[in-house]
Amino acid sequence: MKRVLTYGTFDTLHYGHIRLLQRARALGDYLIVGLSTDAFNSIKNKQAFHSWEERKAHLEALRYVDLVIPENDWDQKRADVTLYHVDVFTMGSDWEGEFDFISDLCEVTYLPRTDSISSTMIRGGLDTSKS
Ligand code: C2G
Repeated sequence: MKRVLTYGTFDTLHYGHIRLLQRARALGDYLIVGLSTDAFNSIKNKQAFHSWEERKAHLEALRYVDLVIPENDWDQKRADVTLYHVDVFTMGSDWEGEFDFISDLCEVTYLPRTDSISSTMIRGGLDTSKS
């Protein structure tokens, strides 16, 4: 069983996220997603539209995601890789190189980011729909 790990906020889940998760899952047999908590999002200066519980439910509805764990801080990745016996760590290419420091523990790979879609774009639509 090849276990894959990735992290993110995954707010207003869209096809960019889904393509990332689909490709991440294809790197192995089991995909774990570290989902940024609302508290960690504030550290990342991100304000998610959906709560952690809602974002978790969206991910759990996807066939590509096998387990969702909380991402509470920047420093948990090495411990998570060990705790969950991770073989492959992956992120979108906007993080290229940022997590190479765990390559002594597992394979680290970056997947091309999907352009032309972002939660910010969607949020823009949601916010105007409120007015
Ligand atoms: N992503 C993508 N294409 C997009 C948008 C996002 O491939 N159009 C990828 C990102 O590269 C990331 C994942 O989807 O790998 C989740 O994106 P975000 O929810 O924006 O996550 P981020 O805020 O980058 O958090 O410790 C790592 C951080 O928690 C990553």
